[in-house]
Amino acid sequence: MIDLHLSAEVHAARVAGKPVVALESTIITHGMPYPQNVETARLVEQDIRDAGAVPATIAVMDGRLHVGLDTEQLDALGRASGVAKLSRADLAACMASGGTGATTVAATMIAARYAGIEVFATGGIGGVHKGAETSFDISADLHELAQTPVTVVAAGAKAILDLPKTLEVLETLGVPVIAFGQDSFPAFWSATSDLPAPLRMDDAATVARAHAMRRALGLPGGQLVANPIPEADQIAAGELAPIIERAQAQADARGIAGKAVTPFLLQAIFEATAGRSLTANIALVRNNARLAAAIAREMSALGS
Ligand code: PSU
Ligand code: MN
Repeated sequence: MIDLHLSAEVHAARVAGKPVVALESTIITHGMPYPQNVETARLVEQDIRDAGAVPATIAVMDGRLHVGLDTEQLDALGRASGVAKLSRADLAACMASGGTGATTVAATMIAARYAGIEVFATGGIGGVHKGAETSFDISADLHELAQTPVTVVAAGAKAILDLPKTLEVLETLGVPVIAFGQDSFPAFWSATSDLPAPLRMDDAATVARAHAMRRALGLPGGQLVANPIPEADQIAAGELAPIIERAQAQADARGIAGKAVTPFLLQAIFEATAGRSLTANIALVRNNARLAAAIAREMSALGS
């Protein structure tokens, strides 16, 4: 019933038992402008290959669930405007109606699990938005992490979110939040925040073992590996705070709500930083891809 299509590269990797890393596509359609979105997607895929794993970018095209996109498909997705943003609620509906859409962290986790992929690299996960006490805007990504057994490597959560509330919800949901190589929870464009991360690990092998241990215990859900942006690429939190505040005020004033909030804020911050937010975003996604590949290799070594 499910029209699943693996790219030739992903198919060969599965047959040979090689490590595979899933990648989302909303970051391509809604997270970055063209052509940097496609250029970044290609660089990230190559980073994963260079690190000894195989990339599997996930998207729905004409109702078919693609795990691994070829060059033309990636380019078409990156150029298209008005592509649907598919989260948990939208994925099946889009596939059933023959639609085309880009997958968020939540939907990418669902597709990765279905295809037997256990690790996934992205930029930042969705979380609890500022003002959630009135808007109730909490990303489905958090609930997905609680129920789908995929380890997600992200640079923490975007500083456009309410980070303390995001960590609280993840704790309530029983999601392991693991800072990689440091004690504090990274804040996307900034390597550190004043929030301590609940867990810390310093090598990919331990992350892979913890993933396997959850499965052995029969626990549903995945892990969030919060990998700090390399220091040379970061934008100081103090510099970003007023920019984020202005972007949020603009979003409120224009009545931006629901799925449109994250893309609107990212675009406003991109303009206010003269593109530096995008340069940092590219650097952190590539950094996450390399770590995810290392974790995938360790998972393969464990025989998972
Ligand atoms: N990170 C980015 N750009 C993005 C996103 C993350 O740098 O566009 C996307 C991811 O796909 C994430 C989604 O899953 O935003 C969260 O959206 P929402 O808050 O509507 O659940
Ligand atoms: Mn939302």
